[in-house]
Amino acid sequence: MNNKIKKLTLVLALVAALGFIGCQNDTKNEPVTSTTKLSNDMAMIDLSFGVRGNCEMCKTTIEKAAKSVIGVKKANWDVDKKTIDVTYDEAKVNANAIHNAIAAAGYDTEEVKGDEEAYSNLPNCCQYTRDMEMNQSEKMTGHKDEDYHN
Ligand SMILES: [Cu+2]
Repeated sequence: MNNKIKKLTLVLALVAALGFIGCQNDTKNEPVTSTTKLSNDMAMIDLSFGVRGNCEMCKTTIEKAAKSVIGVKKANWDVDKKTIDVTYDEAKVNANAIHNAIAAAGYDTEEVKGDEEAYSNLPNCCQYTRDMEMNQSEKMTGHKDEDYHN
């Protein structure tokens, strides 16, 4: 007796669930939008590379240069590591263009040397040493990233 009721309830619940799902499918045409968003995200590349620089002012200049490139969504230069993290749309731009834009602003990247004239026009405090080590992440992570920041 009890079992029968349980089964009936189960069947009813199943029917209700199916009806609910069917209803959702009818009303929601939105999955199309989220699929598009997903494929947009998939075209996004995260890249890190070394860029020489000294201070917060350098940071502003470097990031501004990187972001001025069409297709670059994010740019974050780490003053301690001498590394920039960029996120860009590979359909619109390649890494070379980002290196070139930063170099044109006077900053050395690990692949393109900074433009001499732009470098000499930088404020004195920003004229970094040209043999400064880049990509200091590996050495610094032990102390800086893990221990200081949470
Ligand atoms: Cu600076």
